[in-house]
Amino acid sequence: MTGVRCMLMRGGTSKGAYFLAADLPSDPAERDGLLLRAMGSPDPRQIDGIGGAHPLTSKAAIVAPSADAAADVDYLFLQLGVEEPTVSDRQNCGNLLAGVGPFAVERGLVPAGGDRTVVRIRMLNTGSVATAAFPTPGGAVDYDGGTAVSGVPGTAARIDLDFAGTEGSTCGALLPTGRVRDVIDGVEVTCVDNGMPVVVAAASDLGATGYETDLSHLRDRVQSLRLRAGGLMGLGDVSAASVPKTTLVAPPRDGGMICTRTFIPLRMHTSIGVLGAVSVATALLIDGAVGHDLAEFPPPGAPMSVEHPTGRLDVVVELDGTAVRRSSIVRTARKLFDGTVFPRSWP
Ligand code: NQM
Repeated sequence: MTGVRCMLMRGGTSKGAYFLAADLPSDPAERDGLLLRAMGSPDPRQIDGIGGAHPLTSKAAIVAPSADAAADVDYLFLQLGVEEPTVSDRQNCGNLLAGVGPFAVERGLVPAGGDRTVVRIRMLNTGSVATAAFPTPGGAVDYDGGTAVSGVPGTAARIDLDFAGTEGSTCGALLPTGRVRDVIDGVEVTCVDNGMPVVVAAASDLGATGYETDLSHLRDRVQSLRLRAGGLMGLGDVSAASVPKTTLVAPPRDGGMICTRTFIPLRMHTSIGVLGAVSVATALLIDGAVGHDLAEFPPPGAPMSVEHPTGRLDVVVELDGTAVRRSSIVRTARKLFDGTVFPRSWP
């Protein structure tokens, strides 16, 4: 039985297996097969692998030194199906991104840079660059700290993530349909991509309050919306893709800017993705976008707090008209296990 070096990390509100690209087969089909066997997919319980039986815990990050002068490391995100033997690189993950800088230091790809280390990460899924800054006192990553992330028990060290070039990074434009609003299946939507393709709709337009904890009855309507939106957004047939996501918005009720329920793409997210939240917040800032009139905006410069089923996620987005000046977010991550994973031997 051949094992592969692997580190398990929590990144934000997700959990995944982190690998050095050099430790995996270079052939993508061979690599994907190995990852599915390591995760235990396809199986709803992923009982024969290290996956956590949920899309948020069935993820892989593949990290390598970057050949790009604008970055220190390259990060490829792969979403592994739980019940299906699928591996998709069609979306990015801002949660696993939080662990990439620490992982790069742990594996010696980037030297620790004093009390805090800054790592520039080229996100291969979308071609954009993120900068991660995190504590490395005494030359080692310090995961402990006082920063809380909704959806994660306890506190951990703060990781600052700044994004550049995320606008339209999957679809080619911030408003991929060329319009602020579209009508799909009789529902007004705003399609947006500031790092994650998302279809934003008012919960009330789908007969929901937007505060529910179970919206599984909307599955078919969400699927129809996103299939049509995928075409309009230039993504083609998205029936087997995890993008676009769909976010239902409602007025905030917990002191935030907006309340959200997000489908990834059909199961409801227990919170909301990082770039998903950045994209939704960006849409809300645009005059005429769905949700703009439901939002209660904070004073300029203050973070925008996106309410979700398990708390709130604060994002900073600065727009110049419809051009993005800046997007950033605070996350935490933690090394959970470092060792060797043994993928099952049968396909
Ligand atoms: O939007 C889940 C997550 C994500 C993706 C998803 C993410 C992001 O919560 O950047 O982090 O949308 O499938 O990890």
